[in-house]
Amino acid sequence: STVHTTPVGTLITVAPTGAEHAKADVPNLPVTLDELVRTARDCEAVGAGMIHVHIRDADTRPTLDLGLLKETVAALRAETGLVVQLSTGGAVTDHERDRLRVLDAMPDSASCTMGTVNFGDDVFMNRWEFIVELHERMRERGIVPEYEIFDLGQLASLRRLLDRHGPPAGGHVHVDLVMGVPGGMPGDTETLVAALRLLPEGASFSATGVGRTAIPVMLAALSAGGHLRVGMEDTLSYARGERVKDNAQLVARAAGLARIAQRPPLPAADVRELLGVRA
Ligand code: KMH
Ligand code: ZN
Repeated sequence: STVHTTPVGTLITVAPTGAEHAKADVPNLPVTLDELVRTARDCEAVGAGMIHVHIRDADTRPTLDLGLLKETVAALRAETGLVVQLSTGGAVTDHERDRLRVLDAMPDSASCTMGTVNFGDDVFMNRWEFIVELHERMRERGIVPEYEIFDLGQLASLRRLLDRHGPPAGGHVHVDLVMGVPGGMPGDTETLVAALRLLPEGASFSATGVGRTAIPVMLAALSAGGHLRVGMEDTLSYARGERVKDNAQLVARAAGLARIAQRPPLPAADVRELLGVRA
């Protein structure tokens, strides 16, 4: 049976932007490179160790433009110590070739979603062969994957991937449970506990709850020895009737809860060690 040891600290990942919210509806969403870098610095100052990045074009629309992605990776490396994770999920409308090309920006880490899932009224497509290609290309380049899990069957797919294609770059398996997406697994304690049973041996995990599942998922993850992802990609409401002020507000709350749990936020150097990201 799988033994999960409780880590001494908490990795807090900030996912500041995402591909779903429109700047017109959410004016405080960071969409320019300047806004993103400022957000990253503010979040690092209050406890973030990694940033999960989606970028926008000059019209504030989601883009996978390689030049902009490279510029973004360089700026985040220059201005912060955060582990830089690029999304290969993109937006539900993005094509596989564009999502694979994200890896050419050579981030420290990249997301790799472990299956197709209904995503609100849309479908987030992740064919098996595409997943294998992401996994292999990341290994060739030494980019550490974060396996994104939207539903429990995707953990079985992860075990199948590792059995058939071997361990990822860095040798360590890290999983992020994205809970509460309409069409995916619910964001509650019972489901999180069920997910733990299916984690590959030795894997670490973080969890994030979309929308109003943010707080229950955060508390469940902390109590189960997991790490945290927070940010405006997933949550725009801070409390009932109160909008999120900025990403740092969400990171600060997560950091406070992690300290109460006696597992304070891990600084970026420790996050690199945990995930097997090259220094
Ligand atoms: N925007 C979603 C369709 C990821 O970043 O890898 C997918 C997503 C997952 O956000
Ligand atoms: Zn994302």
